[in-house]
Amino acid sequence: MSLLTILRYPDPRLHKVAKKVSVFDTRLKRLAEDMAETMYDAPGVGLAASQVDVHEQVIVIDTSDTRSDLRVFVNPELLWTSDERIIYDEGCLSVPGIYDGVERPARVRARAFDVDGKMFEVEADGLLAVCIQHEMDHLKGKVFVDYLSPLKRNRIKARMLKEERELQREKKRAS
Ligand code: K2U
Ligand code: ZN
Repeated sequence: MSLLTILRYPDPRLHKVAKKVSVFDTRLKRLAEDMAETMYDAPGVGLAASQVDVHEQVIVIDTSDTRSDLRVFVNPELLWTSDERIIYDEGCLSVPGIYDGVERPARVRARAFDVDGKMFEVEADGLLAVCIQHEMDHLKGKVFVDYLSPLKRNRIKARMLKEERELQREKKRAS
């Protein structure tokens, strides 16, 4: 298994729309394994393939306290969302250090395929519901900062670009 590089906002590749998976093969299984390893290492509770510059509809999620309940969603779709809404202080591995409130449906019913191509459905609330919606946004090329005000988003963009320049300077110094 390998650790994958997570794209950092405002990388334009984060806004690409992911394509449906059509072949359920060992390559897909390896991608899901590498995404899971990358998510656990970050650490995070979810990761979308878009974030590792693979523009296919694959998501990994583990919101368990024991970090032992990995869920892989291939070609996920939302079947139902509740009228009840929840505001959650979201973060994102592609926007490190930034957290802000995002309002979403509190409960969802999702349908997806596992890595073997077997369809399943899940009804979720709480962190799992938020995470499913957050990751599915990534597959549509949407990052959680897109829900914030233009002022906040521009400030976050400027901060991320400054940090990226500092990261590149550090890499140059170290090489
Ligand atoms: O997409 C990602 O970068 C993964 C997010 C998933 C997430 C976003 C918002 C709300 C819940 C989950 C990362 O896991 S962000 C880090 C984190 C960890 C635990 C709880 C919330 C956020
Ligand atoms: Zn994210």
